[in-house]
Amino acid sequence: QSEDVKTATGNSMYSGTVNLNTVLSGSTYQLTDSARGNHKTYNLARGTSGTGTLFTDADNVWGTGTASSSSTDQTAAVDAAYGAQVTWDFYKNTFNRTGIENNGVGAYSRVHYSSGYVNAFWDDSCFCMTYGDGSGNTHPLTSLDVAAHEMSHGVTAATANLTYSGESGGLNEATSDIFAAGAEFGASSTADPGDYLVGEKININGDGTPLRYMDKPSKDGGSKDSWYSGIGSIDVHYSSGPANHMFYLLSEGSGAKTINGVSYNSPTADGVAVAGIGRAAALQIWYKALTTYMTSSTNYAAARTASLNAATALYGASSAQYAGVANAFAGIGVGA
Ligand code: ASN
Ligand code: ZN
Repeated sequence: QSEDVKTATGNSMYSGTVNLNTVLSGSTYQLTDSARGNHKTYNLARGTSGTGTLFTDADNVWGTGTASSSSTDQTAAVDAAYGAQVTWDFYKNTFNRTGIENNGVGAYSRVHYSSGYVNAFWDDSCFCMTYGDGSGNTHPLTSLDVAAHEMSHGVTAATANLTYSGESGGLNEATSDIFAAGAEFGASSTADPGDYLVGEKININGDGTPLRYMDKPSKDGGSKDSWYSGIGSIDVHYSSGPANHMFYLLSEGSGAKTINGVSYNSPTADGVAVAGIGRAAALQIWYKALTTYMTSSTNYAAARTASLNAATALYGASSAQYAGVANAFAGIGVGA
């Protein structure tokens, strides 16, 4: 770290009060994280193109903790910068991966995209993340699980490069949900405890329900719990369901369970109970499968083989982890 790196106080919307790295330039603090590949956070101020304006501040206390509808509001920037920080640290600490492309280079984030925009997205061509402000411009899509989901699309593009349609598209989406859950558990806080829900903080449905549920994906009304022939023709955010479900089963096992105050109930496709191997091992297996064994055309059957190969490489073919992978895939209707 150079000597002009400062520790900022961020009043985030979704993660409480957080520390961020900023750079002091003259008498102005810039929202640049020089400890994490110089990740920068920019304001599009309701625009839809270009890089926008780097966020700056006079006193290094950022945001209010409640996003206002102002196009210059810092709170969305605090959450976006914090999400990038948490995601960087998750990949570094969990997989020794330094940045999205494992080359130490940070991406950048753009907030206040358009007006009333209810989405967030990763774009490989700019190597950047973009966040809308949500309906009414008062609940930006900047929760840390959404940030980690989007950045993980960059990791997938840099590794297996799973094609974003058909079964590989569902696996691409699930990979982002899986690592989002990993990042959220890694940074678990009172304000945002780790969970197997996706987007539970951003009130995207208007009734406080999450976007997706990994224990039983069908709870969202569109996702599938298990594989079936033809799943490749539904939306990738729904065909992700079986892989999310497999990851939950592999981590936590089937049946009812409460974690950090959230109740889960994860039935298997065949009714056969599955024992979990723990989230840490499940994350290592999925990451190795993604980065070593999957290709752009990997489908569900091939994801099973890739995960078994990863379990063998990491833990051995007679390990409980290997058996766990076989059982969790059987639990979503994917067998030998
Ligand atoms: N937020 C969405 C996602 O990451 C954007 C998209 O549909 N690609 O999946
Ligand atoms: Zn996605």
